[in-house]
Amino acid sequence: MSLRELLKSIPEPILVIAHRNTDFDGYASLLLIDKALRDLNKSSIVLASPEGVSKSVRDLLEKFNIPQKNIVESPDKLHLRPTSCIIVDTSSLSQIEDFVKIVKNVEHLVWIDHHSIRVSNSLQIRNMYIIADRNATSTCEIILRELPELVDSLDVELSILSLAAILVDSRRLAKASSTTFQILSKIVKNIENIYEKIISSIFQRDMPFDEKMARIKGMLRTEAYRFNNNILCISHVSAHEASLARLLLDAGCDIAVVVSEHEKEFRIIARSRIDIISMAELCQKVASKYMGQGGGHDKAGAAAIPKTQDLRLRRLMREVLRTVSEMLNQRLRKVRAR
Ligand SMILES: [Mn+2]
Repeated sequence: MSLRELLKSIPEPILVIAHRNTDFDGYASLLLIDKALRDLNKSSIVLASPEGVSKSVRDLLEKFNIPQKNIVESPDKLHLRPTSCIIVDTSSLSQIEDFVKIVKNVEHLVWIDHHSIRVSNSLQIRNMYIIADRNATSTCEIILRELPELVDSLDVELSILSLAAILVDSRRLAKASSTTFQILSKIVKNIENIYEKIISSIFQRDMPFDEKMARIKGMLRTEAYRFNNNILCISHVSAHEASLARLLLDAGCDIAVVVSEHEKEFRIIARSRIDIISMAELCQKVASKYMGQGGGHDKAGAAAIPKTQDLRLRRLMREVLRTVSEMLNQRLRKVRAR
């Protein structure tokens, strides 16, 4: 069955939901499906986004004076029982949080995503249709490709959002197909006069002052160590750890470790661009020495360590360096400014 036939066949009320902290692709997909359903004369539709839409989406809407659509952020605000549900831009049910119990009770489920979808065994829905295409740049692209009549009738708002969704999720077209460009060419036709403004609104976002300060202080405190032709950087901040870690990698560090002190715990964020040691293992090893928890995957790890009397930030940073040195089985040489 085509997506159009599916949308036509499912009974109302219909819940359309995207992953929590909904990004451009999720939000644009919600609105595209909403429009497609309305074009098919459906009217009992509820859009949902657990925890609401992300800050970057809200900023873009504000820049172009686009009011945010009515979106339900938690299941207790839902005043009807949906018979059908459409999940967009979500690869696993854990991303829709408390809405899971509502989704489990619908009779028809359509699930559209550009990742491989992990369907849990607990989901027993008689009419379930999955459209998962890992080759597509975004959920938006799948929807617009499957519904060509929709792409020809996009207004300015949907064009801006679809453009943002495709550019961001394709990593600025690092991933794309001829279909992507065909769709983009139609989208851009509607917004040619504001194209540059849209691009700078998406990619040159003003950074909040506290994040700027965290990054600058973090850079001033950075220590660098060399092993072979690789550089490990370590620093500490009190917030925006991940932002600083990303900045350090961008600056040329192969491994970036950021330690932070919070009210009840220390946190470690570790990022890597190389395969020599696993960041998950590093975080897990350091955390286990202080009764903490650590994990993640090879290139991104995190740990949380409960505060104790004698544990200090400096000591934790030294422990990270010692553990890296042990895992590499070699000494780290400090990089000096002169
Ligand atoms: Mn997406």
